[in-house]
Amino acid sequence: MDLKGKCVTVIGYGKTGEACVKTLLRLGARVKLSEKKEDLTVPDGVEVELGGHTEGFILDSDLIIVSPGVRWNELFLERARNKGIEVISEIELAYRLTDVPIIAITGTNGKTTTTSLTTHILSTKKNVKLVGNIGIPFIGEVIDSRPEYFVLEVSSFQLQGTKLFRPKIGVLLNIASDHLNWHNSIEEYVEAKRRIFYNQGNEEILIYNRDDINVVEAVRDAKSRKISFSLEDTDKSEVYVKDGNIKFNIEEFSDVSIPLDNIRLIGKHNLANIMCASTIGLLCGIPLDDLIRAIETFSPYPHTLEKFLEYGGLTFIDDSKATNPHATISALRSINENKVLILGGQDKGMDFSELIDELRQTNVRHICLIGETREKLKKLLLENSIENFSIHTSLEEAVLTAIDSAKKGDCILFSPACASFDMFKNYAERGERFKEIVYIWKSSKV
Ligand code: UMA
Repeated sequence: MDLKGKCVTVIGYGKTGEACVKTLLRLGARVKLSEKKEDLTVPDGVEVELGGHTEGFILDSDLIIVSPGVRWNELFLERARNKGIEVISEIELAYRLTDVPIIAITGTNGKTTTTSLTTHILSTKKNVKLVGNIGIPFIGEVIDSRPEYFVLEVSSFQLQGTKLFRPKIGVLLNIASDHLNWHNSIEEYVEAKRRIFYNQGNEEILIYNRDDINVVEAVRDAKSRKISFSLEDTDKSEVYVKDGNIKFNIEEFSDVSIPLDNIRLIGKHNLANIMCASTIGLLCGIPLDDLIRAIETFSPYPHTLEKFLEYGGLTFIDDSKATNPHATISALRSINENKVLILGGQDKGMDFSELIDELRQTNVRHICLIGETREKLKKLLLENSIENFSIHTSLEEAVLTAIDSAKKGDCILFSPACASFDMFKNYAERGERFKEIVYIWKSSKV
């Protein structure tokens, strides 16, 4: 793709926008930037519009690159499309600028763990580069890196702006309600996720979750070589678990058995993530011994079901990365002990009904509600006759109440099911604050 002399406008100047601008300048494009913030420092030679996006500024562009956090259907973008200007996401641009095979992983939950584990497995024998939603803009790596594979964590926001994007291996882990404050509807969200395989043919592979009805529906018309994984259906699935081992109904791997005795990841959903990453490892030619060792040495990603302390008969788990109800349901199902749950955060317009059903059935001793959603959650709990909860105005108050409500052998689970932006910069800061409060409490006991 030759961008020399072309007028390319970047919308949004976060991590993605910054990496786009740098790359485009190196490729000799005439770069423009439109950003809603009022104040910014940008490299010399970039024409800038601050304080919002206007049609007038973008209409002379040959190409528009949209950051993931900018809504795809904004009017100014619609107008540009109507004028025949191509509008794409940063992922699409990066795809067009590299011929390195891409392994792209998406899903509502588990994509960071699966992407990291896949990278960990492949790195035992291959030169791979981890990029994408995990925090490393793909576009920033395409000029200088020549790995054997890019392992790309890709979000629905990033997929929505793709056109030709065609990963060598695509993975669709699960589809549940999320980001409905950003996408217009669940249909639009599913459609974005489907873009992982839109352009695949039978030379490319699609790995998908047979246990998730939304996924099964979504991939029905995929033209890719399909490989399904399942924890429930051993007969119909190409990848399944039997007698504590991952097994394969795939001719070239029919005698492969991957033992699960020594893995550090906890929970059923993580088993699904391991099945995916192992399948990718085998498909990319990683020897079985290396693959097994990599799975056994992989530690959970921070803030994802991270068991960080056992003290005073209690276990403390930081699952701050659970920013939607589905992730919290997975966490609740992964822990056998009685739980005290800290729940709530920013409202993303999500449907909490499945989570409330789960709370009715599972062994939760007490629920501490925090954040913007606390009143909404309180109402839903009361409507469902769940009364073992308390409401808090700070995370500190919630954690101390959680500890007071717990009994020996219980697990204190911080799995908010909501975004963090109402009280924190991001989920990582929220998780760190949770741990800090717990450690301060612990030091007061010693
Ligand atoms: N902005 C505008 N106009 C708008 C909206 C935003 O100008 O209408 C500006 C903001 O003022 C800000 C910039 O755009 O200056 C922010 O851009 P961005 O929101 O696209 O964020 P980036 O910093 O580029 O980070 C993005 C991803 N963020 C989102 O999808 C919201 C990061 O995922 C990702 O790590 C990074 O690209 C690299 O690929 C974060 C995320 O929360 C971790 N992802 C969601 C998730 O995982 O659930 C999808």
